[in-house]
Amino acid sequence: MKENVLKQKLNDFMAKVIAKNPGEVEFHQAVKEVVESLIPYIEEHPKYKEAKILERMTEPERTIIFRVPWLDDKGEIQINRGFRVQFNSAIGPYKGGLRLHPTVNLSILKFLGFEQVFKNSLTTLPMGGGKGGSDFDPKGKSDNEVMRFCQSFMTELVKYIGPDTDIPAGDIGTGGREIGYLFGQYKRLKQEFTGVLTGKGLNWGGSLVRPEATGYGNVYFANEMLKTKGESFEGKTVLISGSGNVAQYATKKATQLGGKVVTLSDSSGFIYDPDGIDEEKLEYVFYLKNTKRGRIKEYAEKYGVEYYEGQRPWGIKCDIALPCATQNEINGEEAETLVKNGCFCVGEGANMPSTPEAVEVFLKNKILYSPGKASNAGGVSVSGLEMTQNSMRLPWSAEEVDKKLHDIMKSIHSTCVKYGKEKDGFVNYLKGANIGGFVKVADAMLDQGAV
Ligand code: NDP
Ligand code: 2IT
Repeated sequence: MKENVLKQKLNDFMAKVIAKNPGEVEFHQAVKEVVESLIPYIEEHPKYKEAKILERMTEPERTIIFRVPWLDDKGEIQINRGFRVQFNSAIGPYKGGLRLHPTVNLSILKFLGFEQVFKNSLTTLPMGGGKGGSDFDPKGKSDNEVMRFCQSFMTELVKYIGPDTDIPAGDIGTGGREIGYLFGQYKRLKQEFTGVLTGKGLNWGGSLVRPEATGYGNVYFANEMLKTKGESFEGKTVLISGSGNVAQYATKKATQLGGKVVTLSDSSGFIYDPDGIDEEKLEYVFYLKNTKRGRIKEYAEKYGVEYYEGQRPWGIKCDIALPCATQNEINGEEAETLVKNGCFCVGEGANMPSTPEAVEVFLKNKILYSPGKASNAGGVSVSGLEMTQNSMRLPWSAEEVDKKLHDIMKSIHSTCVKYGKEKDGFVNYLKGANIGGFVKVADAMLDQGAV
């Protein structure tokens, strides 16, 4: 089909999505990025068109929005908004994280839930897609305040989730502490000890390697991309953004594989350590971010390196970039700078960290570029393995889980190559992930009738 006809079809489809979901710009962005790849594929496979699979897949099965009142340490009532978007259950129960961040709204959670459907399909495990969270900001709150918020949040969420229905996990602002409070409240309300959440503590049903999984998986995936060019992490300069869960373990694995990670960031700025963030300095980052809950600026003060207030790291010269903070953190101009400075591999650890303009730059320059739904799928994959261990009531060793994670990342890479390889041999990982993730879910929906 001609290019301009396909473009018209894309525009018509997007016009309907925008009219139905007014103002939800992140959701529009995520849908557009996917249907751009899918419309040509669907034209060649009309069974999906006739069954209106795309129209169905862009409408969540269910969206729950609720009030979350809680008492702060001064005894004052605070009111937040809670969400759970149950997007698609064609291939398994809804699965996806809970984001706690002041910017959370329906658009952000619909974009994340939509992405999760394709990501979970790519993992090879039987998981549908969902996402939830709240505009609650855990930053600056005491442990007790976080606990009271989590208990109130779960008091409502409990009605909609379950180990065979919907299994939430962590995301931005939701780590081991929050999952603990949420699990404790679920257990009180249901009188059940089940695998209803993942990312649990090791001595109460958690899986080894779950904390590491997203960051490690991202580096495993980047390594697979590098191998296609006869390259590796050895001796490469690596930029990482963020300094939370994903960034920390991406730094650890990239360093283990011989890379030199020179940046980390948070929402206030970034640090540049030209000597590299070695194991000892990374231990400090773990302490700074996970125990002290401080700012990345303190790293610069401790090690006497540069700190760039209010800036992002993409202007530093590198070979590999791993964005691990948040959505739309690399714009078109920054992407141009990265490529101009010699960066030839971008592996997304965050969800949708590159703007559409940035993605265009990466694809136009034919560098190795992996979308988050492929390269950050390690986290939800080990969540899936945590569910398996919970069902069996048997824990696996770290080696076993890590090997399974590694195999899953390799399998996702192969799927991307299968569906994304173009005539000239260039692998469009975005297209590969979108089509590869789509086929399994779409076929399941066809099998299950008009649901
Ligand atoms: P954390 O909360 O542990 O860390 C988030 C990091 O990103 C912090 O350094 C934070 O800085 C920074 N950040 C958050 N929001 C912004 C912002 N608006 N601008 C700049 N920096 C920001 O979250 P995770 O590491 O778990 O998540 C990071 C990304 O990875 C997210 O996109 C998430 O969806 C994705 N992801 C996470 C998975 C997981 O298993 N945890 C799995 C797959 C994807 P600050 O402290 O200043 O807020
Ligand atoms: O975006 C993601 O894949 C996650 N935040 C992890 C979800 C999960 O269920 O482990």
